[in-house]
Amino acid sequence: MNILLTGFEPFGDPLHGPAVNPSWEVARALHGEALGGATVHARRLPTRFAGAPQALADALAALRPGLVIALGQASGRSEVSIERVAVNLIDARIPDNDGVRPLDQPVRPGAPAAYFSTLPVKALRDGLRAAGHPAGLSLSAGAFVCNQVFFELQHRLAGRGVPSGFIHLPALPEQAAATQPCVPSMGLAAQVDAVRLAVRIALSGGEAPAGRPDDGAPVS
Ligand code: PCA
Repeated sequence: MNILLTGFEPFGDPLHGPAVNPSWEVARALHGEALGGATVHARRLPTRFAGAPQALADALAALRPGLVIALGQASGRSEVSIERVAVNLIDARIPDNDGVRPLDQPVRPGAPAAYFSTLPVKALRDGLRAAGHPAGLSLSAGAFVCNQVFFELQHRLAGRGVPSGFIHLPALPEQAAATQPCVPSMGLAAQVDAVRLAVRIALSGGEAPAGRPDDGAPVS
């Protein structure tokens, strides 16, 4: 079985400092690993609204994966952030790598308003925490290219029985050191360990016992 792990190219967030994106660094570090009898395939997606959906579609068509985890960077977040929901909305906070900043547009006209992750999100959170990683659930992947890819992923795989979802990662320490004020960070080795564990948990398919409620920030 193939596992697809996607990461993004660096993009121009003023909170980023050096031009690196931990999501791609993590994905490529795991490329080729055999986990639970399956093989990890890393693919780098462009941080461009016009290019990311096709790159994702090409990877899905070529690999026909049995599990997909898309990764992205969310500077300012202090933990491995397991996204629960993709929304059918593009409302770019900053320009993408084409310099394009679309506002108030659907990802896919006529598609549902939202899709949930089909990863075992609470099992991921609890398993990562049990291993000592900072981890939490998130109710918004934003309205930039990460959410676009998450939405496209869930739309394309809807009803296929292939678990898929999105995880946002904190800044790397070298990025955080270059920001003012300094954003939280997590080292690359720890990020790689956390995502490897997330893949293993997702492969085992388990939901957290009794589905403990989320203890994240309330929605205002
Ligand atoms: N993060 C951006 C897009 C690419 C990335 O790594 C986001 O959160 O939308």
